[in-house]
Formats: sequence, structure tokens, C-alpha cells
Amino acid sequence: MDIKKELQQRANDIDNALDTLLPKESTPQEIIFKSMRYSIFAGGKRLRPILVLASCEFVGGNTKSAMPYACAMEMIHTYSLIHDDLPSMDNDDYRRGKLTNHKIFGEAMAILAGDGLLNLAYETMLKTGINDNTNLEQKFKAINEIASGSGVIGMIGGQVVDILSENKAIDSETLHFIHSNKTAALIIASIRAGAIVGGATEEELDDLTKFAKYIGYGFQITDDILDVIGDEEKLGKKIGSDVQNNKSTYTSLYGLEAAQQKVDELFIKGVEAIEKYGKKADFLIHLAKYLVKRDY
Ligand code: GRG
Repeated sequence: MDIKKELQQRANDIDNALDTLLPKESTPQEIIFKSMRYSIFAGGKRLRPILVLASCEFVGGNTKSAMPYACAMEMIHTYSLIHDDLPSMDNDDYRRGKLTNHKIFGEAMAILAGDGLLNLAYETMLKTGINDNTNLEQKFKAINEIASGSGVIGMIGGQVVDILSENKAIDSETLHFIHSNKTAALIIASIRAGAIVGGATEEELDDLTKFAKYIGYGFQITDDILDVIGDEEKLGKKIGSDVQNNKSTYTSLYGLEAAQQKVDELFIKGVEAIEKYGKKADFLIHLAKYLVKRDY
């Protein structure tokens, strides 16, 4: 499978759907539409929406009906990046190879653009039930996965502990909490939401959840590794920011080699969770490899 070509095609479909969902009218608040679009179309890899669609496909669902959830996930992910880059958080100048949102539009507009994307995500998902009132339970469950995975017991919770841990030596439990919530929770929510709207059985949902936990955690450890040895041009942001912000990471706690071994171990466990499904699992396994090995 040519995974890069496959990912590009899926990312193009997601981009087209996002373009129809994001406002662009010439109204008095036009600037916020520009700000939201600036970050949404700044060159993200669309990994989370691709996961939503892939898990829907895996359980035999119709990927068209999962597209609004995929787009909502990308909106939430992008809002989190805009807010994470703010001076009061990580204070980053570059993201996705371009100046960060607040560097172009100012801090107030960047905060509002993040808020706008978050609201639009829920509007987009709720409209799926308003426009077609079949399978409402699945729709509510999928929205709930995304709301909780990105909320205070998920991504935001992880970000809180991450901020509290700056300039401190943290233990492995705290690091695990941060990684599982700040990063893995959105990956898990993407995979579970896609599977739910696709009509997954209990067993499929359990297996996909195990897969998601291993891959989500591996994805963040890889991020820690890349912050030490990554290529700035490929990553589209400066490396070394964890050291600069005095953040404990998997590599600072255990070293590069152990981090690499952990990623390999998590990838193998992730594959084991779904390989019994045979060919059906092919794309998710290729995608997992790409996610944790980050061969961009
Ligand atoms: C501000 C509420 C709030 C949360 C911020 C997601 C997050 C929490 C912070 C972003 C910083 C960071 C290192 C997150 C880890 C997850 C991660 C590796 C994000 C980058 O994801 P990619 O590689 O990015 O999928 P693209 O740009 O391709 O979408």
C-alpha cells in the first residue's frame, strides 16, 4: 500500500469538506473567518479525521456519514493547537511551517478563532442528527466520545497537568497521565467516534479502543523523540521546545533508546489488538506504522 498517496487522497477529501463547513462571508466579523481558515488550512496532516473515517470504514460503515465527525475532530485539534501556541501557553512562533495564529491575527483574535472552531465542531456534529434523525443514539454517543475525549477528563485535563508540571521533575505516573490525556485521548475519541457512527459491534469497539490506546500513546512518545532529533523543516516547527520550556518528556525521563523501544513495543501491541480482522485491518495498521514511526 502506498500509504502516503492514500493519506493525501483522504486528506484532500477532508479539506474539501472543511472548506464547505467554514464560513467565509464578507460580514463585519470576517476577520475571524480568515483567522479560523488560516490555521485550518495551514497544512495539517489530518491524521485524526483520517482515523475517524478509517475506523468507520473498518466496521463497514458509510464514511460519508462520518465526514462531519471527522471535520469536527480536525476543528477541535486545530483550536487546541492555536491555544497551545499562545504566549500564555507554549508561546510558539511557528506551527505547521507557518507563523502561529496569534502572530498574524493577534492574541485576542487567536483566542476567538479557537473558540469559534470549537463551537463550529459541535454545530457540525449536531446538524447530522437534525438533518437526518435516524441512528440518533449512535450520533449522540459519537458526539459524547469527542466531547469527553477533548474535555477536562481528556485533552484539556492533560494540558492542565502539563502546565502544572513545567519546571518540575515529574514521575512516570504523571508523565503517563499527561501523554494519555493531552494526546492519546483525541486519537482514542477519533477512532471510537468513527466506529460508533459506523455501527461497530461491542467486540469491534473494544478491539479498536485497545488499538487506539497503544497507538495514541506511541504517537506522543514519537513526538517527544522528534522534539530531540526531528527535522525542523519536515515538522514545520522548531525542535528543542520541550527542553526550552523545561518540560519532562519520555526521552528526558528514560532516554532516547528506551523511548524508541517503547514506541516499537506499543506499535506491536496495537497491531495485535486488530490483526485478527485480516485484510480489513490493513489500512489502520499501515496508518499506525506511519503515526508512530512518523516517516513523513
Ligand atoms: C490548549 C486545550 C489545549 C490543549 C492543547 C493538543 C495540545 C493540547 C497541545 C499541542 C501540543 C502538542 C505537542 C500536542 C501533542 C499532540 C501532537 C503531537 C500534536 C500535533 O499533531 P499532528 O502531528 O499535527 O497531527 P498536524 O499539524 O499535522 O495536525
